[in-house]
Amino acid sequence: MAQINVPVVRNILQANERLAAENRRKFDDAGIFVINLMSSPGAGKTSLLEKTIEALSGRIGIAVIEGDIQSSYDAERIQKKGVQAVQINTDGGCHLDGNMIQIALDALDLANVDLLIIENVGNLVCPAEFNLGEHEKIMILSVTEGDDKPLKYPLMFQICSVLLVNKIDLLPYVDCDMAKVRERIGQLNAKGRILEVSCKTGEGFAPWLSWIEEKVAGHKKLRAGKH
Ligand SMILES: Nc1nc2c(ncn2[C@@H]2O[C@H](COP(=O)(O)OP(=O)(O)O)[C@@H](O)[C@H]2O)c(=O)[nH]1
Ligand SMILES: [Mg+2]
Repeated sequence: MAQINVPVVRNILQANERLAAENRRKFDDAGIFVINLMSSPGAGKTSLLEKTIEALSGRIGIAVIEGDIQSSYDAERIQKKGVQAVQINTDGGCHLDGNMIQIALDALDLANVDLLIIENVGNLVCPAEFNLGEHEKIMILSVTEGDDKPLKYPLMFQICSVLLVNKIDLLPYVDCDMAKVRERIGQLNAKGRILEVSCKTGEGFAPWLSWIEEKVAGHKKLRAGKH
């Protein structure tokens, strides 16, 4: 039976922490608010980005880093909304890491960027373990995935500050009990904010947009204080 070499795993995570800290310094120096957006495949990450960009891009400078195993399909979807987007292909890798973000940053012009959103690879497990230097981790659970996911993938639900429950327009058609979703997330993460949204209809977007605008304004103030 293959043995797992624990020190090697620890070293990989420690090396990643160093790179993530470098990224964070870069973001803080530039006064950019950075989100690491995670979910399982298809929960609605790119749809959330599209709707968020439509609502905010007139007022806030936005850039996106897209992470996928293959293709530049999502980066193209974002570019169509008129903002900078860089695609990372992990070539089979199930998560983004600090080094990939450093490389992607070289391809972005951060001069007028206030908000950088990193769409992680669709996966509820590995992205939770790798910091990228972001300020906030956000996750999306879609109602089509069912109300049991907090029981099965607890770490992802524990580490996120905002948990968006998406596709609420489909609630009448699927067996997802929102009371159970809220209770199970609450047991794992008492501080996490749960927001119910539909990227299709735009329902529930107002609190999400206000949260982003407040965070961006806070980071801009920090930048103004430094320069
Ligand atoms: N009905 C419904 N469909 C949605 C919603 N959000 C996303 N979708 C659809 O779900 C699919 C996956 O969305 P996408 O944003 O690509 O997910 P990602 O893989 O997490 O980036 C697409 O067909 C979207 O149109 C929603 O709120 N309601
Ligand atoms: Mg996507």
